[in-house]
Amino acid sequence: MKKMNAVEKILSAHLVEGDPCADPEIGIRIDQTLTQDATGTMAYLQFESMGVERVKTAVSVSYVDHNTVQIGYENADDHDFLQSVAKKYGIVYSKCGNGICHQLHLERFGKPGTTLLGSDSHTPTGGGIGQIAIGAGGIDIAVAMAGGAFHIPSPKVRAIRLTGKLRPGTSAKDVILKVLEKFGTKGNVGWIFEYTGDGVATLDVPSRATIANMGAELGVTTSVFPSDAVTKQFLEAQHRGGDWREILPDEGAVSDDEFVVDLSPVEPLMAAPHSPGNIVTVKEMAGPKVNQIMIGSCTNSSYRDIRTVALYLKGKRVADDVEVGIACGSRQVVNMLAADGSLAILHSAGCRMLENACGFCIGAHMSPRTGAVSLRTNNRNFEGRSGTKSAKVYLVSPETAALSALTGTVALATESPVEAVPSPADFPIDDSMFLYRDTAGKGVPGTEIVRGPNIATVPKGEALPADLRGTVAIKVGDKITTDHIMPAGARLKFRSNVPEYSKYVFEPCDPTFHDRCLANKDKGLANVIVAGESYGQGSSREHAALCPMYLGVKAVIAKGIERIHRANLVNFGIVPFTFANPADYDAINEGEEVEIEGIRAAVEGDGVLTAKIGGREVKLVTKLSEREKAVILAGGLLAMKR
Ligand code: MIC
Ligand code: SF4
Repeated sequence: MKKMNAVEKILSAHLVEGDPCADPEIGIRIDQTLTQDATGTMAYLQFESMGVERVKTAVSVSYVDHNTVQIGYENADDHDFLQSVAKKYGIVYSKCGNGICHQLHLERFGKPGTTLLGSDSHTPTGGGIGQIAIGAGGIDIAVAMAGGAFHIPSPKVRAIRLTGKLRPGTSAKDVILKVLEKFGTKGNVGWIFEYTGDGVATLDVPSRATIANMGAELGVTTSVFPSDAVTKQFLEAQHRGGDWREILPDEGAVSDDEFVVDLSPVEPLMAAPHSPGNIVTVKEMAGPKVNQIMIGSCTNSSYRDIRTVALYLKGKRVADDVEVGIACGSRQVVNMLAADGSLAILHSAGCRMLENACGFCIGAHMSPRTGAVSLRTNNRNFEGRSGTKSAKVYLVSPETAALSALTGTVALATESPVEAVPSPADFPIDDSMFLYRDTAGKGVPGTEIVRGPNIATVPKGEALPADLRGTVAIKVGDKITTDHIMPAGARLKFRSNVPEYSKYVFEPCDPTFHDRCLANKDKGLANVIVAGESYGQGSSREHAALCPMYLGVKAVIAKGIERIHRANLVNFGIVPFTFANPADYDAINEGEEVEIEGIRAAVEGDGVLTAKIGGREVKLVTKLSEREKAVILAGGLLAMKR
């Protein structure tokens, strides 16, 4: 029998299409789905349009955690819509206030050995308990809820072998920053990182989840830990011992690559502005004043994390010139902190206790002041994501954040002033904010869907024409994130209203993009986006493809495109081209004419063609599977399914 690693074990049990050794992509069966409200409204509108009576997954959960500010009617409209959809179609509904999707899913639903697909890029948090958990666009979740397969590039598996044990003052965040230091935020498309080695046993489940969560920043398909005795203890303490099963790599299993991280010498690290891949040591950065410390988000919001912060702050006060905000991951975490006195410690220390929601992480709360230095335990520090373009955001561990809150400067935890927080033997269970558990999978047919004015319809794409004539609507550089393409923060409330949200496409790069695109569209010209390396990093938000489609964008030509965004482009009928010769990028100017003769034939064929941009010949390539070809030719997945 072939010796298998944990990834192969889980994937082979879920394989429904393709051969991972021979085909470029494979289809897998999805056991569980999750959505959050900012991507969920679109996912469910698309699900509705598929005409399916109820979800066909083992469990599907709809979380409300992103749009919780409720200034104006839009967010509340979205919540009501989501609640009624959940009831009708057999989806569990996690009410606003219950917590952040990834932390909640880990606590209450995640199951080792299963597959989870979520309309959020940090869905791989579930890898912390041995799930193959993958982030995708909303329409892919809709298809999975309807019983369809999900497609990923046939993965290459990199074993990240952990040895040794972390020293006091360092934690999981430093480990994933170490991995990011090595592999960066681009060039990892198609890989799955599997954590192995003796060091794994020294990490509790929340620590593993932090590491798996930030695999999203590497751009990998997902990250997976084994399901071992530590996982068993965690699930038993969550009163879910029955969900545990052991998943370990076979002795002697081989992976495509291996990287060893010795945990013992790992020192406190931070990601400097404006990329999670800009890794520096806290030691070299220590000293300067900080203005803001934000703790929590789906990366570091477990009981272990916030209790650690409370122990650091016990009996002390945060520095006068620093504002400190803390967002816990779930009600369970808050209840435990209330019970053991941590909440009182944090309040007394002068921290602002925020809602259990995404809030600050997505620029929807506590934006820092102009030019601020903000230390944060979340996972992304893209320019402007905090809501303040001039702010300098550094990503750090809860330990570094807590010490720095006390000193008001970037502070180095050389040794921990506190004992490590042990993994709780028994978590308090209160599932009362998960609605419709009793009708999960069955639904309540006849439930009326609530549609306030913020719930618009989903626009449909058009079939790909034989030839394309258009304009370079924008030329952008390397590492353009989905936050550049489709900003969140103050604009997040328009997620369920595509015409309105489309007004903000590329707002941080060029606020005239929307008007110029519509003017071109009116003249019958296609809009084309030209980009550098690693286009579409970050979020799973399909709006970064859907809204451009609405504005008449028909093709993206880039040096490289990240996995989730590329899949979203295909799903909305936008052709994802790369340059055969990346140097051709340099000569292209915004506003130049683009002629792509025979685009349809090329998509049907080998995906190689020569376009004319500004009169120059430019060779383009789009490598598509047969499934993807059919989607693009039809004008997107929804156009195909109707
Ligand atoms: C993010 O962290 O950027 C988000 C907001 O959670 C996104 C999802 C979205 O844009 O709604 C993600 O990570 O996929
Ligand atoms: Fe929410 Fe931030 Fe996590 Fe995205 S990364 S799910 S915005 S907490």
